[in-house]
Parts: sequence; structure tokens; C-alpha cells
Amino acid sequence: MSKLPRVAVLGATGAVGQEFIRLFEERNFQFASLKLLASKRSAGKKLMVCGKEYTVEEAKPESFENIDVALFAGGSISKTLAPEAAKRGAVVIDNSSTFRMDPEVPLVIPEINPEDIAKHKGIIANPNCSTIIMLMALKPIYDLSRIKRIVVSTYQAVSGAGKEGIDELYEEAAAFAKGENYEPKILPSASLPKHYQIAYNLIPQIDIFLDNDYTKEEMKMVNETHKIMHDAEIGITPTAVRVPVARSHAESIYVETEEPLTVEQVKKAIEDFEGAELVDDVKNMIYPMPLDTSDKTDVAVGRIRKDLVNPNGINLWVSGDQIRKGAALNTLQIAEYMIAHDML
Ligand code: 3JM
Repeated sequence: MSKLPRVAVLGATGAVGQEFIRLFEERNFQFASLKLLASKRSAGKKLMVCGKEYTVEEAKPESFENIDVALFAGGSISKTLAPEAAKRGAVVIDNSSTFRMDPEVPLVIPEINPEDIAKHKGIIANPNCSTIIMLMALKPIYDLSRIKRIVVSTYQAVSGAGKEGIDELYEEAAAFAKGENYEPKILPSASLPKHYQIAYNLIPQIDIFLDNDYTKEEMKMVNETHKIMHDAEIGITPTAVRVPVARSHAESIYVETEEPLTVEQVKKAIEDFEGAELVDDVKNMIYPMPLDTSDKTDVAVGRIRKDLVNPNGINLWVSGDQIRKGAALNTLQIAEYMIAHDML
């Protein structure tokens, strides 16, 4: 299609939806038309996009008539509306976990496996935020030497649990400062029977526990990595932790490669990789931190050092904005790739 695409955004009023709108402006994303969709509760709200006012409409199957690409911010609504949109000829790029492991659905990070986009049958899935941030640091290493083993611990910001997660952190901290009690209601997850304070605390649970005692978030990192990298042999052992940070996830990652690599080789590969930024100058106390990576496009990688025992082991510390590269930006990049390659 050489014409500009007709675009729909589902979940326009949420954190990821709002990030789409910021990115449209920042990246000068061109469209023939734009439809902003959300639940009935948000219908009628007015939002400014690139200097023009749009009214949010209630998302229904018919909303996707005459749409070329539909950007889905995430949530359970994807399950019903993505097939409806695809049926009507739209390409859906979906942020939820619903379709990620479906063999008919490409799971794509454009800097890593753009060639998978062409295999779509109407739905393309955007990986989980923790997977994207990890792989943006590891793909350049994998290209030097195949990665056999990954041991990763995540330090995930409360905004991953939505605006309510941020509100809960701020309210708890304010209550704590005044010596008042505060009853947590959101974290680790609103739908769970118990809630824990996140201010001045860490919660080693993101999403529900599965039968193997790993959480669903942790197993997303394992399964999605295998699919994106087309390598199911990588041994991955994750621990996902919620930390009292407002925005931007961090991850401590240990990798073992087939061949031994030098720190200089790894640094150069990260520097040269589109979408990753080397932030590693320990003599000057320079390393990635969530306050610095919030609202930034690139995933920051630092603290790169050899394992003390295994010559094939490397440690890194990574931080990236999980709402931006971890969600909205990655989704929009898939759409941009399709437009640039005449795939819409
Ligand atoms: C990140 O449907 C829901 O309740 C949303 C759950 C959710 C997901 C998911 O599973 O799609 C919350 C936060 C994700 C994700 O990206 O996997």
C-alpha cells in the first residue's frame, strides 16, 4: 500500500495507549485516518493527537471496518476483538499475552526477528515487556556466540501494574511518612486474594504462580525468548520481582555463551546494536538506572563484566522503559516496518 494507513488504537486512554499517542507525535507517524477506541467507560473522552482533537469511541467488532492496522494496547479485550478486527481485514498488532505462543502468530521485536512479520495471518504479537528489555541486551551477544544459559532477575516498576500501581506506591509512601496505616489493594495484582505493601519493600511475585512454582511472568520470559530467538535450547531461569520504582524496569542478567567472549567484544556489539545503548563507565559511576531510562527509546546496558569462575560467563545490568520499548514503541515499530516494506 503506497497510501497512508488507516489506523485504530484500542485502549487509547490507558498508559500504553497514551504512549502510542506521544510516539505518533515524536516519530511523526503518518496516517490517513485515526480512530481511538476504548471500553464503554472511556467512550466520549476527548484526546489531542498531533494537534487535533479526537473523541474516544467504544470498541466493537464493527469499529475495525476500513482499518489497515489496529494497535492493541493489551488486556483481556484482545481475545475477542483481535480476531474480529483481523476478520475485517485489519492487521492487529497486539500487546497482550493472548496470542504470543500461538504458532500462527508471529512474535516480533523488529531489531531481532523482523523477518517473522511476513508470516502473519492477521495478528502479530508484541512480546512481554521483560522479554523485550532482556533480548535487546542479549541479541548482540547471541550474534557473537550462541547463548546457552540465561539467569535473570527482574526489578519491575509498579507502572507495569497500571496507573493504580503507581498511585498505590505514592499513597503508601505518603502514609508511611505521616506514620499512618495504608491498606494495599493492588500489588502484586488486584485480582489476587492478598495484597502487600510495595513502598520500602520488594514483592517476588508478578502475575500468578503456575504448577512449576514459577510465575506466569517468569514463564513468559522463557517461552517468548525461545520463540523470538528461534532457539528452544537456551536454558533460562528467571525470577521476576516488583520493586518500588515508578517507571522503567531493570534486569540483572548472567549469560553463558558457547565461545568465550571479551568484555570489549560485548561492549562493542551492544554499542553497534540499534535500540541498545551502552551505559557502562564504572570509573565515573555510570550505569543504567530506571530514573534515567524513563521516557527513553533505547534499552541501556551496563555493568558488563566477566563471571569470576566460568570463562564463558558474562554479567550485565539492563534498564529500559517498559511502557515505551517494552510495549508501545515496539508495537509501533512493527507497524512502521510494515509500512516501509509495503506490507499493509
Ligand atoms: C502485562 O489481561 C490482563 O489482565 C492483562 C494481563 C497483563 C499482561 C498479559 O498477560 O497480557 C498485564 C501486564 C501483560 C503482558 O504483557 O504479558
